[in-house]
Amino acid sequence: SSEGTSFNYDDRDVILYNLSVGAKRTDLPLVYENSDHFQALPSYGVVPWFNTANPWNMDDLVKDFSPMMLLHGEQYMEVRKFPIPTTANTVTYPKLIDVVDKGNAAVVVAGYTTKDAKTGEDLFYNESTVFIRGSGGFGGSPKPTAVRAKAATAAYKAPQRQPDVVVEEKTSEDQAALYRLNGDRNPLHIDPEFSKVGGFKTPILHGLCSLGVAAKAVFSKFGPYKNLKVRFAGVVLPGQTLKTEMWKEGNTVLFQATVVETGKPAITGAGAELLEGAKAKL
Ligand code: HDC
Repeated sequence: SSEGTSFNYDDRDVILYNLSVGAKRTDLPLVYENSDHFQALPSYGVVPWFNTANPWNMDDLVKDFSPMMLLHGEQYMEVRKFPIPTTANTVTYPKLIDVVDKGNAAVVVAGYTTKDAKTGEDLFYNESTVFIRGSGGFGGSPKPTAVRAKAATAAYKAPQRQPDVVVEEKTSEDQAALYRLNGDRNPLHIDPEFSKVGGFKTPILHGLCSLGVAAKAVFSKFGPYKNLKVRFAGVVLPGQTLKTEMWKEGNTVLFQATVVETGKPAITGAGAELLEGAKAKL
């Protein structure tokens, strides 16, 4: 479909997002609209997309669709305009890219271009993969069939050597309750009855919140990046600590995030291509 969905945001949305991925009151460029360097974290680019509707129905794509069984699998996000506007009227155009039948699970890939509604300029591009447990076996292709952007499917691999930088950040028990207000009101992140049916004892953290925490670590150490790609390899619970390990290789920061309390991976296969000539302003 070529129908886009509108989403308007301003400094309040930007500050909320920055706080919801761990910005502190002392990070003035992230939390104070009158700061000379007031800015959206680059990963804000996932927010306009998330606030727009899909024209397709999951029930029509996969078998026995249940929203309780859906997990965010991977995310690619590209910032197409710098500096990122801190106020904008946007329109996002969705496109279904691929549906893969993994036998026990289904994987659905979709792409979203977000444009400035006034100028028509591209602001962000997102490619999202969702993993739906129990929804496979519908006779679909077991392998991806779509041709996708190279950076969106990059198989980033953490090097063997020690990371160049490590950042640890404890999430708050209330992190998901706050992150929801960016637009992802999925009950999986707040309602214990819902998350129980999904197989979790307590509501889990949004994948995009973990992405935001790890990407903030990349941004604070290396500056703005023009795109990033991650795989959500394991569940994170609000209150757990994320350790983000980073390796700079050429113009790319490879990274991964681990849950400190369990030692289990949260984000793997991740990389961000840095914006040429950019310096962190924080
Ligand atoms: O990796 C497992 C897992 O639990 N990951 C964490 C998921 C998570 O916590 N996500 C974030 C929270 S959910 C969320 O935020 C939802 C949000 O509110 C809504 C987002 C909606 C966006 C809407 C846009 C339309 C799990 C369960 C995903 C997979 O684990 P296993 O079943 O053990 O899989 P495994 O045996 O390792 O591999 C089987 C095949 O699947 C592929 N695969 C594995 N992890 C994947 C993945 N594919 C995509 N994303 C992942 N994260 C493997 O490569 C393997 O494929 P193949 O058989 O071809 O080798």
